[in-house]
Order: sequence, then structure tokens, then C-alpha cells
Amino acid sequence: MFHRNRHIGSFVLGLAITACQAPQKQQDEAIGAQDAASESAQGDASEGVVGPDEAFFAARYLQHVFAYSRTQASPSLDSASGLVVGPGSFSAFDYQANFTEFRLRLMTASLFAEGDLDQDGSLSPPEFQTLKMDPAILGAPGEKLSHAFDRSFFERAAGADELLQIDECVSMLQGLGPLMKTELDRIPLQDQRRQLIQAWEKVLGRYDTDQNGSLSLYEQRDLRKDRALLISRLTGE
Ligand SMILES: [Ca+2]
Ligand SMILES: [Ca+2]
Repeated sequence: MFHRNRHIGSFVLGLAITACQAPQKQQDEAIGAQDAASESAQGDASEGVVGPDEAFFAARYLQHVFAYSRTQASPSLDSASGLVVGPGSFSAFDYQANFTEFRLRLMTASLFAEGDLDQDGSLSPPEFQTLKMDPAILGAPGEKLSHAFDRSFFERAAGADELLQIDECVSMLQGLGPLMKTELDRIPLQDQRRQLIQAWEKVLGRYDTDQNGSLSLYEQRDLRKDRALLISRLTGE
């Protein structure tokens, strides 16, 4: 379920616009799906293949965060300031791309769209506790994922007012960054990439209506349309 949130309206509007404009180049850079296992594929022109978009990457990263909480329910957020990166020359697949301002905002917007039930612009303890991630953002319907972060983790992230505001949610994700990186570094980069591409290929497969193994321009158009709609519904615009 997606909510419009009047308190984050202006920033999500910016998001929606960026999302509509930005992805093409990244998509083109992002992938030749058939070359998934090859690191050299990075940067290759993808002949008409629609690559994973920013919403997909953001949701994928959130999935890792939610899974991580099941082994680390109360991680420290000491490193909260280290992981902000500006627009740079790295690929959308690079780990640090998860900490671009755009992707952080997208993650936060999706968490608030799901979790801020009273739409007051902050997550209360019960809202945080019951917060779930909707895999629809990945492009695949499925069961919503819950996390297992505990109350003291929430209190560290939310501060004295015991409400997690949007900027605090961004800081929380930044603070988790180094811990998540350590966790993800256990999976070889190529495997991470392969898993991510396989997940995106499932999305592509849903649009291959004639099942011929590739997406026609019409099928790609439907995919792009749905993704744009998804992001605009998510961001409430
Ligand atoms: Ca709230
Ligand atoms: Ca707070």
C-alpha cells in the first residue's frame, strides 16, 4: 500500500522527476543481461535491454538491510557520517551507489510510504517495529519483508524524541553502510552482481509476454511505463 505523505511531498516530487529523467543512461550503462557473469560487461552498450533501475537497486539494498537485521538486531550506528557520495563516475552496480543522495532518498521514501501509517512524517516506535518492505519495488510481487531491529537500535537512530524523522532514517541507512559492506563483502562481487541481475531478469521475464526470450520494444515500453508508475505511486506524485 502506498500513501501520499504531505510532509515529504516536496522532496518526493524531486525524486519522481529525477527518476523519470535519470535512468536511461544508467540503464544503458548498467547491463547486457546476457553478459551477467562477466565483469567486462560493465559499461557495454546494452542492445535494447532495459537494465535495473534505481528503485530496483534501492529495494535490493533494503532487502539486504532487512535480512541483516535478523542476525544483528541492534547494530551500532557510530559510523553514521562516513557514507555520503555525490554523483560520480561509478557504476550503478557499485556498492557506493547505494549511498548516493538519490538512492538514499528513494530508500527512505519507500520505507516511509510503507511505514508512516499516520503520515505525520516520522516513524513512531510501533510504526518502526511493524515496518515492512514491499518487494513490489523490485518489480516482483511477493510477501512483504519484516525486519528484526530492536528497540534500542530504534532509539539510537530516532534520538530523544523517539520518533524517526526522514533525515534520521537517511542517517540510519548511512550508519548501517559500513556494517552492510562488511556483510556483503563475504559474497564475491561477481556473485552479488549475478544475483542482482537474475532478480532483474525475473522482472524482465514478466514482460516477455510472447515468451520468446527477449523484450520487444512494445514489451519494454510496458516495463518502463510500469516502473515509472510504480515510482510515482511510491513517492505519492
Ligand atoms: Ca508516523
Ligand atoms: Ca527523531
